[in-house]
Amino acid sequence: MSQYQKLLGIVGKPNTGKSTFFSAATLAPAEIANYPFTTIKPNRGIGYIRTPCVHKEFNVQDNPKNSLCIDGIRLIPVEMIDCAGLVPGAWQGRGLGNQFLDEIRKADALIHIVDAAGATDIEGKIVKPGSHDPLEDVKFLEVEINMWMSQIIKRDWSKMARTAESGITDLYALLEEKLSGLAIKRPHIFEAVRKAGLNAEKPTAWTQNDLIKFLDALRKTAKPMLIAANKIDLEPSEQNTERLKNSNYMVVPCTAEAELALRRAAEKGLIDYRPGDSNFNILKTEELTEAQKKALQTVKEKILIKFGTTGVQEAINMAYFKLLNMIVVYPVEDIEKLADHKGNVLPDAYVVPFGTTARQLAYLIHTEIGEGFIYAVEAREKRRIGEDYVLKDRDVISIVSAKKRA
Ligand SMILES: Nc1nc2c(ncn2[C@@H]2O[C@H](COP(=O)(O)OP(=O)(O)O)[C@@H](O)[C@H]2O)c(=O)[nH]1
Ligand SMILES: [Mg+2]
Repeated sequence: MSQYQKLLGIVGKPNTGKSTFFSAATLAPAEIANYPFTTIKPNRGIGYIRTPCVHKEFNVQDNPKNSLCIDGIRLIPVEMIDCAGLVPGAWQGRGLGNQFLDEIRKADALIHIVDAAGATDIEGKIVKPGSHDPLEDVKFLEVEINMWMSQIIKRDWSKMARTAESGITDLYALLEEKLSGLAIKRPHIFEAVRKAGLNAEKPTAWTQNDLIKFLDALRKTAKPMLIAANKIDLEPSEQNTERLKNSNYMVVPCTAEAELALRRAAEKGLIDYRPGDSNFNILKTEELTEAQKKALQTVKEKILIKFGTTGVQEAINMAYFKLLNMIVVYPVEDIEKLADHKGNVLPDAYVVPFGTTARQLAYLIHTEIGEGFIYAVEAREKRRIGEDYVLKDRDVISIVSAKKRA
């Protein structure tokens, strides 16, 4: 199975901290300096989902293969893209508009990095902190994406609507084809039509306003987004973060810069910090300058104690668990040892959409295993489950199949 089923896009106007967020998120934990999952392209890399590993609960020592386990915390690689900075008019190709759209096209969910300190104007130029209203940035990103989608659909909308009503092909199939390059699938389109309260049988009757409603619903469904209210270390961000929470988006207070500093210090073994931790200890006092010690102390007091975490890991987790509704499951072959055929205990953690069944998991492991599915065993209660069993977060599952992996 491809582990990188979903792609997370880091978006926003220039200078909000997108690249800082991306660098922090994709900096491999020290334990895996030679890990095969590193940066793919300059702006494409591997970040991690953080989840409590099941090995403690099952009282076993694990040998993770597709992921990592550090002190009982499972870190599962996921792919991320640092999108080009967005400026007003991008949908018409302004600025790096075309590059931005090409990147966002592939993304399944978006983290909008907003400069909550209001220290950058709408184009991303540096201004006095507190002088720009970040709520405008939220609105503007929505408009850009809507306009872009609208441009794609509007071109042959009347023709599409007539074809749909002629009964040759339905509207869903037509739209799916039209939007296939945007990682937009039929269920997204179904959902958007339903949410907009429209009739897919009668698209010629859709008004201009109906079409806008549909596109707005489609954006929310196909490119779900949360806000990382970045630069919380700067004073004006506090009030703005509260205001951003009225925007109908999930908002995670965040400081990408602090996360990057902590991960770099951890990489060098100076502190014992794991992505998403709410505290750390200094391990090598003698290797730190007074200034570095002071900086770390400030992060501890002003960020970790005050906000709980830097928010970077939390934003990634929320994107997967809340926006995309994913869960983590651990497939194993040997239900007694919770191991694969080589004896590796709890080798893999799969990130799958909520609703995935035991049979679908079998197919994800290998087509043959899916085809030969007989039954599965859920390890916690050691009970037999059928093909329609809907997997739960942190399930450990063994599939019994008539066929073996080739
Ligand atoms: N104060 C503060 N500055 C930050 C933070 N994150 C990023 N920055 C700064 O914001 C500027 C732009 O960051 P960058 O990541 O290049 O932004 P991008 O254009 O959105 O990719 C840089 O000077 C960063 O150091 C943060 O959490 N707090
Ligand atoms: Mg950048």
